[in-house]
Amino acid sequence: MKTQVAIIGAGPSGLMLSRYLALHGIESIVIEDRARDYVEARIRAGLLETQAVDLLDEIGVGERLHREGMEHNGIYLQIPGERHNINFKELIGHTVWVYGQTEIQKDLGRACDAAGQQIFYEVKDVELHDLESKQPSVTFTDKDGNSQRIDAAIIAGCDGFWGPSRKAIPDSAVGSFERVYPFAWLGVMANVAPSTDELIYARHTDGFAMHSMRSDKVSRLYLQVDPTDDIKNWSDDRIWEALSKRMAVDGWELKTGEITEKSILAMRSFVSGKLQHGRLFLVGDAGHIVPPTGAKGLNSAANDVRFLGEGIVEFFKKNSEAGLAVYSDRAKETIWRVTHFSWWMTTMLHTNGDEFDNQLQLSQLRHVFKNKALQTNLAENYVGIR
Ligand code: RFL
Ligand code: PHB
Repeated sequence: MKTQVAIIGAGPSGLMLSRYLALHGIESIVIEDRARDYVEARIRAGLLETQAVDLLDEIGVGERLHREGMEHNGIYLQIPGERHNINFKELIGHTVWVYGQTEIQKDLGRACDAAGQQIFYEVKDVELHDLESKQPSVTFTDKDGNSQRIDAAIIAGCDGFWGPSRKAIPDSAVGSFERVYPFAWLGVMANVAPSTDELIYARHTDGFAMHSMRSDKVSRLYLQVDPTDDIKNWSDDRIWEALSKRMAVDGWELKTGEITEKSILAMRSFVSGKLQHGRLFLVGDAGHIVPPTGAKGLNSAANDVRFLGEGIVEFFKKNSEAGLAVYSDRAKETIWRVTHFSWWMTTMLHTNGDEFDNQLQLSQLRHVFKNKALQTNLAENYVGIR
């Protein structure tokens, strides 16, 4: 097969990029190692910043988001007994949207179907070749066991943190940065109406807790747990008790309901030394990841898609490599801002048992509650205006 851009991975990065390119008349083929149902049911992000919403609108998949998603003016930050609203709309005139990644994935999938986008699901043995030449290629085995090969001018590595693209870069670890945090999140999906109108980020001596949502009937909740903890140690009752205790404030009650999914997720920050090698470009989690406390992973993937998309359009339409040449530096500027913000939110809100750190966190949070400049800083980073 021959195409203009070969895209590895049909997660949000891969499908957003394929739609962005199609909008500009550029052809791509997507390959994905999982089944479509699995990709569309994978529970992950829920919070979209302004620029991600703008991109989804631009590529024609924003309609259901605006109809079924929830626009929030801000978030709540809390320490025991005190809950404070940080109103982004008032502070900086921007809002965020709550809309599940599962739904974005379905909307993108439908848009790809409508456009006749070629996507191979359930592929195996993906290998990247001749990345330093002008005619790189990708080989794989399709789901019927046939060997396949795609020749393309550009390869977009949209295959997440564990995919083969980053590993195909020689010395990919050189210049890379990584921080593994001594915390994990126990994430819960529950059939219960949210007990809050906006997301709650709560710091408690027992650990962080968070209340998000997916609809007026479904809540998404998180608890800080030890990374070595086992989900089997967490009965539904224990989860609800811990959430209620960590998020308690006078006059407020956490509604409980049927838990439909629960799992423990490790937390790390990672920035790849290289986002480009010859004609291969890394996009989204393939090139960088953050802990979810700042709600940034999917949003910075959207940012990469725009930057790389612009570079690819310039390459094919104007025969210029200028946009591609600056992709890595342009994307990294945002990636490091996002990395810092996610690290800041994570270290401010998660407890590590150290009394000195506890006092610093409380002082920092109390400062945010009182200080408009700090609130504005948080708001600008959270909504992602740059
Ligand atoms: P993905 O979603 O990992 O997709 C990569 C795709 O590549 C496929 N793949 C391969 N395909 C072909 N061949 C191979 N050999 C392959 N190996 C892998 C995979 O199957 C997959 O389909 O990366 P992408 O597209 O860059 O998207 C990134 C986002 O998924 C991620 O950053 C966010 O989910 C992070 N995140 C959040 N981000 C936000 O912006 N806001 C949030 O509120 C938010 N909450 C979260 C999150 C991530 C979480 N978890 C589970 C890590 C909450 C959680 C709990
Ligand atoms: C979510 O809804 O899953 C979510 C929202 C905000 C975060 C992390 C996760 O910071």
